Amino acid sequence: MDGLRVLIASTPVGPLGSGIGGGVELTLHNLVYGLGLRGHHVEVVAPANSLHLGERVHQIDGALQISAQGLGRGALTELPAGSVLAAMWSHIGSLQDEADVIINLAYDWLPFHLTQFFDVPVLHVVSMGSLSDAMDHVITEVERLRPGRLAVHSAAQAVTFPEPSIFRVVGNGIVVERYDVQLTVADDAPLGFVGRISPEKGLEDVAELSSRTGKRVLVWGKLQDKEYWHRVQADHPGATLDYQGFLPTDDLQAQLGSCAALLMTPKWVEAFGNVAIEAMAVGVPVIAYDRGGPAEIVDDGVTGFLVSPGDIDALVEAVARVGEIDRAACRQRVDDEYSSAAMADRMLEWVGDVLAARVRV
Ligand code: HBI
Repeated sequence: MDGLRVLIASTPVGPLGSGIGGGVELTLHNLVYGLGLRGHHVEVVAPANSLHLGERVHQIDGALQISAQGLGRGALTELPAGSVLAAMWSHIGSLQDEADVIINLAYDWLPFHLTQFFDVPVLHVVSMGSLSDAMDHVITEVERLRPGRLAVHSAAQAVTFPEPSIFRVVGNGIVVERYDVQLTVADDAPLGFVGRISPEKGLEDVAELSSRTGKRVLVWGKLQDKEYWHRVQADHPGATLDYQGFLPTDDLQAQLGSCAALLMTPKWVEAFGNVAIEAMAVGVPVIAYDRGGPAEIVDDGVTGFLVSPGDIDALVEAVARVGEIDRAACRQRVDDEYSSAAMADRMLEWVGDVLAARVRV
């Protein structure tokens, strides 16, 4: 397919560049770059005050959506007065005649419900696991009314939903050109932890590991839950956790590359775990709990180690073995599987299937 006109709808929880959108921001940057590489025209619709990227960002004013995380299974669908989500989709409606395909990245009820009313195909990349009955229902309705429009980043994410088979697994990707691989590190190189500092990320297990091994851990990410951060420190006085702030990708990748390994100890089913591919891109092996997206990214013994969730002894043992991992193999895996081009090709295969199905109808 030559020169598709692709419209990407961002998350309504925060402007691009604020970090509030978490992994969705990285996914969006990568899609814009990868689809552009493949000669397609990409425009983005996002909340006002977003960073500019791609050919054009339509900046939409309105009240930000609260995060769906932590709302609970029975959460009702709610929109604030002057909702930016509603305004984004009104705007997308006005643009639809100039688009060949619309890709939604928001984990919110409205875009899924509106799918049936658009002539232009709306495709959804579902960015988290199942969180509420209302979202599960509206997602399943899309499959009933417009089959083949749903994707997830990992099989682990799909199985959290009532009907896993309705999702295409597209993985994810990063702009590998922005990551410089570091093939050697100091013998006393620190460990790394990257992620929003919030209970579901399981920082307490990293603190326990640091206490037991005396290893220093550099911590990057948005300090989302200050009370949690202080509680983890208080509960583990022997830990050495050095907070490095929430850094833009270019700075993060340069510092992350000096680590001996990245630790991923999530308490929940991590949908994908972009940080795992970012670490491998700079040559850093990943030590992760054998669950969720990271378990599909880490090749145990080749690009890192997978340990049973919550098993601190196994974490300690894996850290001791990290010198066995070939750091060049970590980068190679990202170049092969998780580059912008590889992700764009998976997305374009999906778009091609959807457009071909429409022709047959
Ligand atoms: N919450 N309501 C809502 N909508 C989103 O798009 C959303 C969210 N919470 C978190 C989030 N997106 C992203 O940080 C994750 O999907 C990665």
